Amino acid sequence: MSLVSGPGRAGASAQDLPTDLATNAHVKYIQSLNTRQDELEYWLTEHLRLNGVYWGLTALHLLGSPDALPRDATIDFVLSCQYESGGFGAAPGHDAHMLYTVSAVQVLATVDALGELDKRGKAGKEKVGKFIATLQHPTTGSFAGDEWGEYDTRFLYGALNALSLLGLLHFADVPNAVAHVQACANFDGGYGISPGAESHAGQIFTCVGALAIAGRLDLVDKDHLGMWLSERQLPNGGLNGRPEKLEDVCYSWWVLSSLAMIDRLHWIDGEKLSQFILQCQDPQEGGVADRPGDMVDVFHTVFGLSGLSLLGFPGLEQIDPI
Ligand code: 3PZ
Ligand code: ZN
Repeated sequence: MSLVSGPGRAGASAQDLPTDLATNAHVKYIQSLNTRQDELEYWLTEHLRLNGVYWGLTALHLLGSPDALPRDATIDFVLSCQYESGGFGAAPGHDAHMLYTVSAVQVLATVDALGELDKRGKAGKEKVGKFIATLQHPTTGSFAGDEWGEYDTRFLYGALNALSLLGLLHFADVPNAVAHVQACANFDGGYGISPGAESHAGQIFTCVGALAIAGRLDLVDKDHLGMWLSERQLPNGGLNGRPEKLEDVCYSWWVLSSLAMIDRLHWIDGEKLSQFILQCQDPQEGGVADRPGDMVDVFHTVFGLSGLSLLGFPGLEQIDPI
């Protein structure tokens, strides 16, 4: 493996791009995100902190280093973001919202610490479940992010995911949520963010994931959707999120996990996609970028590794596409 790394790694030529997985560099990169608290970038991303902890922690688990972040400090931080309402904010002092509440539940589940909610949370499991379930619209079945917010399928998927991890799926009106997902289905086989909205791979993940959790994948036209998803692969191996758009590593996750859930993973060229993701690594400083030569971030790092994991790349733990 030979490489050039500089600011933004602009000008890296094809033969300099990495072709091996830089496992150790990725572990160090994620650890460094936690310790660089004296840098401006750390504070600029405070509104994403709890999501960032989930992305970083998941990446470490995939890399086989689940203990590379201190477990006790992780649990303490998650609990410090909670409110008496049961909801969580992005960081202490930030408003409670569905997106951070889902991340909180996912982080606690990942370190097998959901029991801590009842032991020393500001609200126990049932109240967390109630915070989420209350955001469901009584007639449309969709979910909002907070009491003032818009309704969309991202929140519906997050709600079912978190409630299912909490063992409280029955708090939601699941049949009504399923009916809402079906209302978001399009004639091209895909799904949009709300009824009538154009198909997009991110929304397809949320809709198919929600149907998977609800046990209703029988409602999906798998061949039609699988065709639309497999058309996302571009000549360089990367995947885009909808027609005419650029490839981006994060779609390796949204597209691939959807294909895996409908048993059509082999409908794209996994070898070419693996090579594309590997080329997006910064092999020296660690981390994965949206495309080759760009700046890395924790979001594209976790979704790049998740894509490689679904493709069965050697040396990575297996991820659940749902
Ligand atoms: C990124 N968010 O709105 S964001 C996100 N995007 O909070 C996190 N691929 O400017 C990071 N694009 C980087 N670290 C990007 C999360 C977005 C997705 C933007 C992006 C990714 C291409 C343009 C929305 C789950 C959760 C959130 C999203 C999608 C899926 C940004 C821009 C937006 C955001 C954060 C930073 C760097 C990281
Ligand atoms: Zn992206």
